[in-house]
Amino acid sequence: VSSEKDAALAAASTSPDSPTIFDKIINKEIPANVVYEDEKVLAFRDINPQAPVHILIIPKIRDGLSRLAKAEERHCEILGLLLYTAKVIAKQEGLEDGFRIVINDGPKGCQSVYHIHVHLLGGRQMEWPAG
Ligand code: IU
Repeated sequence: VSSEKDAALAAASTSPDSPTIFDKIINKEIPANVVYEDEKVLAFRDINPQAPVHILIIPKIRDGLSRLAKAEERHCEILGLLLYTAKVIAKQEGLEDGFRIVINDGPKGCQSVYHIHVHLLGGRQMEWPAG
């Protein structure tokens, strides 16, 4: 029974329409190390950094964009803004020699939080191909 319960809980936490931990960060219900904020976008340091600089850039309003695979034409503006903001923050963080942008999508893309986010990674030599 407990494994069924665990599976149900796991499914609920990754359901595309349920609120995520990022809503709590946006609403300041839980603290985050915010590096950039405007009316549409919030950026904060990843709690489990994979590089000396690891920042997540997210839309304040999810608007159905739980993952990139859900993108529709109306999302083009916010998608562009997320990438542009990543570039602004990269400059702010002194990443003149380069950086990496990642969007994980779905189970095979290793997505764990279903509120679209752009990872900005930098401050070390990246490798290719990504794992
Ligand atoms: P992913 O692309 O969905 O796997 O990325 C989610 C990221 O959110 C991951 O790198 C986590 O370390 C990060 N994160 C966070 O910064 N703060 C949190 O409270 C939680 C996850 I939960």
